[in-house]
Amino acid sequence: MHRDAPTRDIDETQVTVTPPKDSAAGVRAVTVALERAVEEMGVIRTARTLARVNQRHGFDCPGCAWPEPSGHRRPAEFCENGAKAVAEEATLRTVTPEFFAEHSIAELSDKSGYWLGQQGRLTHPMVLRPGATHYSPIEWDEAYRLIANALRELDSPDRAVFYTSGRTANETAFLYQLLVRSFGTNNLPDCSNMCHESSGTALTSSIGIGKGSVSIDDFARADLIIVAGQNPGTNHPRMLSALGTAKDNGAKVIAVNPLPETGLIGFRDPQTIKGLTTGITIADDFLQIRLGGDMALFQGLARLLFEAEDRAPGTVIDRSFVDAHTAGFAEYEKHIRAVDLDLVEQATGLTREQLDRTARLLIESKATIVCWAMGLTQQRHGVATIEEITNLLLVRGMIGKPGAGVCPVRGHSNVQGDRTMGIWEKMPETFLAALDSEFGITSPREHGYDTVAAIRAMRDGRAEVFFGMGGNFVSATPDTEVTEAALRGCALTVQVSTKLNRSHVVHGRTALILPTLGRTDLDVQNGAKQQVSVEDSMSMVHLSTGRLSPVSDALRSEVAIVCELAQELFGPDHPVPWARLRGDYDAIRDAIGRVVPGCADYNRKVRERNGFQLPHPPRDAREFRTASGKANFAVNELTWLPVPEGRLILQTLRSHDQYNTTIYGLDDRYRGIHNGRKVVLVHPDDIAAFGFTEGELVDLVSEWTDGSERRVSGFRLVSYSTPRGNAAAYYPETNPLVPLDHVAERSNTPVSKAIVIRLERVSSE
Ligand SMILES: Nc1nc2c(c(=O)[nH]1)N[C@H]1C(S)=C(S)[C@@H](COP(=O)(O)OP(=O)(O)OC[C@H]3O[C@@H](n4cnc5c(=O)[nH]c(N)nc54)[C@H](O)[C@@H]3O)O[C@H]1N2
Ligand SMILES: Nc1nc2c(c(=O)[nH]1)N[C@H]1C(S)=C(S)[C@@H](COP(=O)(O)OP(=O)(O)OC[C@H]3O[C@@H](n4cnc5c(=O)[nH]c(N)nc54)[C@H](O)[C@@H]3O)O[C@H]1N2
Ligand SMILES: [Mo]
Repeated sequence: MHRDAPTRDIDETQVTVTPPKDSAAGVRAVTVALERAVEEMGVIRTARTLARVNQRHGFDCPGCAWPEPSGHRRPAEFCENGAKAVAEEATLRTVTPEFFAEHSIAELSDKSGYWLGQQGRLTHPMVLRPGATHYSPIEWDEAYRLIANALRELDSPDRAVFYTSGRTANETAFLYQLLVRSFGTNNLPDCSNMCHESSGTALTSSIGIGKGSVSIDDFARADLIIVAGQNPGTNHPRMLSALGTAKDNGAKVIAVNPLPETGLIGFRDPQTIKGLTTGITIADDFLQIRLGGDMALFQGLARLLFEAEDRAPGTVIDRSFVDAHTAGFAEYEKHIRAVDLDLVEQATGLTREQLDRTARLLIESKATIVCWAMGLTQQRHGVATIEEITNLLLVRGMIGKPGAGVCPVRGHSNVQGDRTMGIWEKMPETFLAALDSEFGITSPREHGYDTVAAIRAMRDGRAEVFFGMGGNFVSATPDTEVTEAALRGCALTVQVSTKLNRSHVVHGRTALILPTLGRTDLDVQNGAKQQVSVEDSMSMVHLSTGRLSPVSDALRSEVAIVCELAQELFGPDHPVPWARLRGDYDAIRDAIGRVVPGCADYNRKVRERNGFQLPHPPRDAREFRTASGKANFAVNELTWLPVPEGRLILQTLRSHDQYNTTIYGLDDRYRGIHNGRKVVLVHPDDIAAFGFTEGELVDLVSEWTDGSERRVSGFRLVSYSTPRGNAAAYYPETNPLVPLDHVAERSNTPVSKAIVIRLERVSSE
């Protein structure tokens, strides 16, 4: 057992590279998961904890938002990376006031995010006073007074920003947005702005609701599943089990990705004995697409469908669906028929044969699901690309029928729930009106800042208080230098956190760390055990119950922190009964039931065996609540990413050993990268063409349209299977390269998957 935190930081000279793995999970995944868990929390706590992940009376895995199976749950309903996420939170290592007395801010800001996170759970509220070199302890009441005073001193509530990360449970999210709106602003940026905002924007405009239309059981009924821009082997490992079941039932799976991601190509299901010993190949076909080529792919496929319809009229297009339920078909057909297939080949890097083969599968399939994640959303034309997916499914009548539909696969375990509960800078009038009438407040109506707008506002001095409900704003956001300067310009930064991260050491003139309970921790208020609720990627809402004794008595629940701050800020005469809500989460759920659409009778429904599924009109009844009252075909000019001469297009992605900015370890096992993270994956012919050799250290220099450049230094060149002209490196080390203004059209999501860079030999070498 090694419960002491590592004292040594990453040594990037130790990186080693081995061939990528040909199958994911299997026995190795189980042993890695257990080793990591025992190291962090010991044998007994490990056994007690992992047995309760995703069980009916247990807690929701803080890993990803993939749903639990609706029927039988296996004893181990978690995966290697879920176990790592749990171990990271349930660790017995602690970061105490003594730790902060020992380490100055200057010293901590030289450490990597990995080192900071590995030190353990935060145990005590801490303050950094103006000019101080170290954080020192502060009592909770004084911390609340400090925040309330800073907020009251602002000229306008809009000079404060309230960020949320997607771990936050529904009860906290609901109260937090209530506090923020009672205070008088809609400045509620969240991690979703950087994540699936493009999906929400596209789906709302196409089908009238920004959420996916499939349920977990649809996977067992599908004929064809396309997985585009997603690496489930690492980021949603339990999805591989669902894909495995689909294949057992005869489904075909197509992977669309610039990289041959391990789980998609080979998979050994660690939850079945058979799976452990005999792996299967998930993807029947692998389309190794160029970065940003997906819009061309889906338009090209649509054109092939129209051509097939011409050859055999009445067999490809679902006329009755199109006529009854959609608008804009004629314009769409006209546009698609003119799509140039040569251009599609160029944009995607795929052959005509591959396109024809895929189109044939689409035509043969009676039930098609398309899944996607960050590879599609974090593109400049991400919204349009997702509209093209919807178009293609609408042509075939594949929405609102068993085994078919759109499936954006969410990231953070409750990111979808937070939105449902009102964490959004532009909640609709119906929600705000219901909130106002429930509580007797007047919510502001003017839209607030999203993540990128919030950074601009802090940069330009238009916002000066930053409050983070979880997450790691400084490391997760683009343009690190600009963002860090923006945060440093604030009068006050507050982080409600479980673990130490860079957002604690890049701070405003005054800074607070408020340590909170995590998903696995026992939460007792007024002598009674409390539960929280969460929503998964497929709109299932259920309870989550933590049971571990917290590592420190000084921790408070997120709900308590919000309510206590609100009491301090608004005083005793505020119309919201903060004290009552804090003491009884059922009372919060009663209010949710009256305010949030689809949540009537919430307290009873979340207690049902599998929880309940929120309504989704297209899924449930082929009802489309758009302005036209129909599902809208969208017409988009074909956009793709030609690679400028002498340049590469870089995507920033996750290794197998991280959770966003939380770095668990230094082993991207499936891709064969070990002991370090500063690598850049490039096609061998590009390495040679630029006159480099594999293993050499290079600087990555990003070039932006205004002529400005951004640089990160000392990345090792790794030759890897990716299309020519494309490259890949890990997030968040490469976030300094993403210009703040490089955002997706219509969703304002940072374009983290397409950054024009050049390679330069490291000057010091
Ligand atoms: N263990 C673990 N689990 C996680 C997370 C984690 O960090 N660790 N993060 C969580 C969160 S918040 C999220 S949002 C999800 C993220 O889940 P993913 O979206 O799977 O995460 P990324 O690592 O960003 O991987 C993007 C994938 O898209 C591919 N891609 C990149 N650009 C393109 C493109 O232009 N076209 C196509 N077709 N493919 C492309 C990349 O090669 C890669 O396979 O995972 C969640 N789950
Ligand atoms: N370049 C690039 N940038 C990206 C991305 C990318 O692919 N490339 N992906 C984007 C995406 S998809 C996302 S979702 C964002 C993620 O952005 P965030 O959600 O802001 O980042 P995380 O790394 O998930 O946050 C980790 C921190 O959350 C805190 N935490 C963990 N659990 C809890 C809890 O239960 N309560 C509280 N209060 N705090 C907790 C811990 O202190 C931990 O350090 O990053 C985005 N940034
Ligand atoms: Mo995400």
